[in-house]
Amino acid sequence: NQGVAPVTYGEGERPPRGDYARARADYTCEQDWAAYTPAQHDLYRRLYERQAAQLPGLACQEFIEAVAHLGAPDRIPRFDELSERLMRATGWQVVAVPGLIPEEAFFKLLSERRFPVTEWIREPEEFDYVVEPDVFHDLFGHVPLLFNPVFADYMQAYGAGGLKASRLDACELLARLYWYTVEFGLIATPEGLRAYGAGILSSAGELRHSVTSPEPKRVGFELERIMRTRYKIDSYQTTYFVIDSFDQLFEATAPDFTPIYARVRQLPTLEAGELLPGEAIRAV
Ligand code: HBI
Ligand code: FE
Repeated sequence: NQGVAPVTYGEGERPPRGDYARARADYTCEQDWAAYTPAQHDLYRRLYERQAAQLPGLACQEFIEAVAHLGAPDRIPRFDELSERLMRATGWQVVAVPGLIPEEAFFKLLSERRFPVTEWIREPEEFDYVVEPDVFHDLFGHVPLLFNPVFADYMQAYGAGGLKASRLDACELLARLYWYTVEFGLIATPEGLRAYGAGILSSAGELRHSVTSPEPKRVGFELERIMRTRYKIDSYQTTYFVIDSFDQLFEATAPDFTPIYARVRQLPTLEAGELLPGEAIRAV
């Protein structure tokens, strides 16, 4: 896999960052835990500490209860130990990858309940923001909810759906579903809106912004509406979609998407932040 083909992460082509020469055919590699320096473990500790401090009142309860499963907060976890705990909880495991991988390979791993976690950690100067997912985004953002049985089932169903989407050339539509749920999803609770999306939960500024700012539009989850809507890669989202429960999310991925893709393709694409006439938005 010398020089992996540029991966379309979101809607822009970019050469991926990482050492792909070591990756296997399925793009997984070994986590070289001994190679992490004390400074890199300390960077992870500071990233974890900053996010953990602001979870109450902003992150959903399921996430807050599960984040401890990551293990010690002061060093980058060993993926094999984490996978033992995760396997017992929901049959998932964490596998190391050199970085972004082609969508087909990504979907296949999800369908096998193997979550790809980037092995490298950002540079200190990227403390506040890193464009591509690093080990902190993938572990802190994505892994805790994989301990939640319903969400874990959704992630596998998403992967299986992704393999079908590849054959229907509908990856871009399905990537929007991933983006507006797994990465940037909000959930309604009796105490108010809370974040469950990994991109929000691993972001210093967007966690508070997504749940409390009056600026962004917050729209009730609706599969076709999401598939029509472009998203932003390198700025806070201007639209968030709100689910009422993880069951709702899992049920949404039950039907065959073929007719949905056909309907969505007949409709105009919406820009992020754009509202349909008369569309209801959720108050914060
Ligand atoms: N690769 N390692 C990795 N992690 C991701 O989150 C990822 C990816 N490749 C493609 C991708 N995400 C997105 O295009 C998904 O929407 C499919
Ligand atoms: Fe992610």
